[in-house]
Amino acid sequence: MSSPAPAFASSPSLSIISPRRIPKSRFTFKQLQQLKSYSTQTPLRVIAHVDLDAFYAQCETVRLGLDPSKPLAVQQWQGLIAINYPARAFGLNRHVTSTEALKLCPELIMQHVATWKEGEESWTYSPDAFKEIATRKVSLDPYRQESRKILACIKTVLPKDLQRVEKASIDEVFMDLSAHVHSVLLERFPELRGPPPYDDPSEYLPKVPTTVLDWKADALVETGEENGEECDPDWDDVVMMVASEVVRDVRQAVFDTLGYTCSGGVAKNKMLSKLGSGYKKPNQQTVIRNRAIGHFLGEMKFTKIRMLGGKLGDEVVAMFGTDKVKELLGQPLDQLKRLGDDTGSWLYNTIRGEDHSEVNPRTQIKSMLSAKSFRPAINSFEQGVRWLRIFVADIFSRCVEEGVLENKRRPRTINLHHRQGSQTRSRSSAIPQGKPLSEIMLLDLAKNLLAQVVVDGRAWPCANLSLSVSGFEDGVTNNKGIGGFLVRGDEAKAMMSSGRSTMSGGEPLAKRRRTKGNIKNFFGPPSDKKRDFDAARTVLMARQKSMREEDTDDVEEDDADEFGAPPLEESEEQPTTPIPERELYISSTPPSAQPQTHDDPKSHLPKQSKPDPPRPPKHYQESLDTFFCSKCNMRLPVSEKAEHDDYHFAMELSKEMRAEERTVPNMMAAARHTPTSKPSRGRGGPPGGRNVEKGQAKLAFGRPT
Ligand code: DCP
Ligand code: CA
Repeated sequence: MSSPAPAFASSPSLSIISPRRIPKSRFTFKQLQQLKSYSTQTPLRVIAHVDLDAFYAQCETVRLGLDPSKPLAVQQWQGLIAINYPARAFGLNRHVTSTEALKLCPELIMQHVATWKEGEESWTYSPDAFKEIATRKVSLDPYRQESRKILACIKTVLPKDLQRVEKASIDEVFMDLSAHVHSVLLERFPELRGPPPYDDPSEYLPKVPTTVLDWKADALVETGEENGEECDPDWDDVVMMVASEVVRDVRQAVFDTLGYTCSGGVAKNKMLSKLGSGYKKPNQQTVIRNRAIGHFLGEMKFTKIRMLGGKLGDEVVAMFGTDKVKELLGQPLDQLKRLGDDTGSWLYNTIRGEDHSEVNPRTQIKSMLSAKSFRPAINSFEQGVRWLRIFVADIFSRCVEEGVLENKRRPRTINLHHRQGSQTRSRSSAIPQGKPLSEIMLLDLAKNLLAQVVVDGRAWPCANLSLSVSGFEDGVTNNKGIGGFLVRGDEAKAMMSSGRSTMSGGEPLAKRRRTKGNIKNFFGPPSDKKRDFDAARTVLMARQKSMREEDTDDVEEDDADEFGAPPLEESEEQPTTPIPERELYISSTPPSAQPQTHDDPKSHLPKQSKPDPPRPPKHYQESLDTFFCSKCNMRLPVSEKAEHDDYHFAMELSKEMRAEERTVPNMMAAARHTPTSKPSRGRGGPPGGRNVEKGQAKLAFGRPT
C-alpha cells in the first residue's frame, strides 16, 4: 500500500491563530525525535541493507588478485556455488555443473573452495580438491574472514555512538540509520531543532525547504502515480536521501578498503530495504521511498519476499491461486487468517510493506555446526575420529572468533549426530564450564560421544556425521572461583596452539592411550570390529577417568555448579530432547550379538535358553579350540575370548558405576554387556531419549550435588 502523498496538513492550533493555512509537513516533531531512539513506530524510520555482489566469487577474485571483469565461478566438488557477474553474462547459474559451465564459458576461471583434508591441521586451497570429496570437507573460513573485515569496515564509516548494525548473513548487513540521519538532519536543517511550537511535540514539522533532492545515481523506485514525482517531498523523502548518502559512503569505503562491490537498499524497514538491495545488482543502490512502496510491492511476486520463498509461499499460492502481491491485497484479513492467525496477520502487513522488526546488533551465533556426508560411507571409529578432529578444528576456530579465548562467549553443549542409512542418532553432553575451552577438550568430548554410538553398536557404515556446539552464553568473568580458570590473550593463544600440537603429534590420542598396556594388547591382534569397539571403549574409559580426576580437583572451587550435571540427551530421528533425570542407558547386548547392518541377518545369535551369561552360537560350541572362563564357569571358543573378556570388563565397569554413589560430573556411557537371553532388537538409544528399549538396562543417576 502506498503511503499517502504528502498532504501538508495544517496544525489545528496554528489555523486558529492564523487565517492563512501555513503548509506543513505531515510528520510531527515527536516522530522526528523518535528517530533518535531507533523507534520502530516512527514513519520516518530508515533502514539500509547491504549485500555483497557474488560474494564468494569476489572473495576469490580479490584473494587471487584477478581482474574482476574476468568470468569466475566458485566450485564446490562438481557444482558451482557462486558466479560473478561477468560469468553470469554467459548464462551460468548455480544449477550448472562445472563441466557444463566450461562449455558455456570456456575462459571461465573456476576456483574450488578451501577444504580440510582428513588428517591435516588446517584448511587449504588444493587444486585436486574437487576429486577428493571422500577425504575432504569444505571450509568457509576464508569467506567468514572477509565477511568480518567488511563488517568492521562498515562500522568505521558510521559514527561510533550512532550506529546500529546487524550482520544478517555472511554477506549481508542491515543498518538502522535512523539516529545517524536524525543528527544529520538537525545539522542541515536548523528549523528542525525545535523546540516545537507551543512546546508541543505533536506539532507538525515545517515544510521541507527545497523541492529538489539530489539522488545521485541511485535507482529510485517510481511511485507509479501519474504526477507522483511532482508532489513536493516531505521529510521522509529527505530522510531516505540522507540515508542513501550514507549507504553510498559505506559501499565506497568497502570498495576502497577491501576491493568488494556491494548493492544497497534503503527503505523504511528491513523487509523493504532487503528487497531494495536485490532490486538492481551489481554495485548499485535502490531507494524505496514511502510514496513508492505500494507501486513497488504491487508489481512484485510475493514469493520474492523473505519467508515467502519456500513452503509458506507455495501454500499461499495454492490457497489464493496467485503469486502476485497486487491480487493478494484484495484478500481481507480474515481470509488470510486461514493460514493461521499469526501467519495471516503477518502476511497482511507484509504485503502492505509493514515490518516493525528491529535491527539487532546483538544477533549472536547460537550454535555452530560442522558436518560431512560420506561417499563412500565410513566404517570405523578411527575414521570417525579423524573427521571429528576436522569438525573440532573448524568449530573451535569459529569459537575463537566469537571470543571464547577471552571468555566473552562460550557454548554449553556439544552434540553429535550420526546417520546410518535412514537412522539418525544423536548424543549430547555438557561442555564443562569451569575451565578454558580448548580444542582438545572439545575433541575429547566429541570422541566420547562417538564412542557411545559405537559401543551401542550398529554404528557402521556411517553416511553422515555432524558435530555442533550450542547454548552459547556470555562468559562468566566476575566469578572469583571460576576466574582462576580463565586464561586470556597470549596465554590463551599459547594454550590453544599447544592443544593443537598435542593432538597432531604423531599418533591419535586414542591410539597412544591404547598402547599403554591396555586390554587390547592382552587380547592380541583384534578383528576390525573388535579394534573399533576397543578404540571406542578406550575413549570412554579415559573420559570416565578424567572426569573423576576433574571432579576431585575442581570440587575445591567456589562455584561447584560450574561442574554440575550436563544434560544428557539422546534421540533418534528427532532433534535431541532433554531428559529430566540423568540416565545412563546400558545396552544389554554383547557386541558380537548386536545386529550390524552389513551382517547377514541370519548370522544373529539364536535365542539362548539360559539367560545369564551370554552363550556363543552353536557353531562356536562345536569348535575344539576353546577356553575355560572361570568367571562364568563355562567353556567358550578361543575366537570369542576377546569379546567375552570385554563382556566381563564391561560388567565390572557397569558395577563400578552403579556402586558410585556420587555422580560423575559429566555424562559417560560405559562399555557394557548385560547378560541377556536374546540379542537386542533395539536401534541405538531410545526414541526421544525417554524410554528404555528392549534389551537395555537403565541406570538412573541422581542429580549432581
Ligand atoms: N551460497 C551458497 N549456496 C547457495 C547460496 C549462496 O554457497 N545456495 C554462498 C555463495 C554466495 C554467498 O553464499 O556467494 C552469498 O549468497 P547470495 O545469495 O548473496 O549470492 P551471491 O552473493 O553469490 O550473489 P548476489 O550478487 O546475487 O548476491
Ligand atoms: Ca550477495
